[in-house]
Amino acid sequence: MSTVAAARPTPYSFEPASTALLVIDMQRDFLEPGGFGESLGNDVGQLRRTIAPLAALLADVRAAGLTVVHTREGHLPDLSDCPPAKLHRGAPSRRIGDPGPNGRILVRGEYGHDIIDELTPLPGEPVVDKPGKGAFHATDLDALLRARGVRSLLVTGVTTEVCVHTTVREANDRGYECLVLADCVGSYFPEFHRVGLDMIAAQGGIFGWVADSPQARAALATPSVSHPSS
Ligand code: C5J
Repeated sequence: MSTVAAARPTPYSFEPASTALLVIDMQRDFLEPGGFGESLGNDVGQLRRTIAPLAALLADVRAAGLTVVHTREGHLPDLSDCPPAKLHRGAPSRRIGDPGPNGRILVRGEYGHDIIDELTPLPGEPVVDKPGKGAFHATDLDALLRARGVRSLLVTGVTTEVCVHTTVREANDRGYECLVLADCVGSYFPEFHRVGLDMIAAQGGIFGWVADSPQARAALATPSVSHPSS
């Protein structure tokens, strides 16, 4: 058993064998110029501070043998899985499916849709393609996690208040315990990031727990022996 004593609102304990690291949408379309994030008028530089801590966490989690799952938001080339309510919302300078410097915006198979070089998935690590904001919506993520016996999630990625928040809410409703790692999630809006994390940990941890990744890495490095209650 590993325990993150400094987690908010209470210490967070997890069994590494039944825990997965979830890396949400660390795609060029959100983190690099010319993609979907920038087309919506955002400063993509705001998200890049997550890369170094996430790369360090990923290395430790891989070494400890935890399940690692990556997700990518995007759509089929014919956009048949992109509802009009999503396609037409937001008044971006370029819409989903339009050509951009990194290929068609948020379309599967395009250069911009793929995960940034710094966090390339290893062979064998599942990459879940999702059409929505939540990683459980219209994907096999739940089945994939249950098949591996996963009950706890270390949640990272972008953006804090959109795909991370939606996924944590979905996971909580499905019975997973989520620890969101504050320095490994990011938003284009610092205020939304702060409030988004506060919302997760508020009301006694209504959706989950929040901590920084060095605390989770330290917990992984110093597991304690759990004693079954008598
Ligand atoms: C957004 C995401 N923000 N991955 N997607 O549209 O958070």
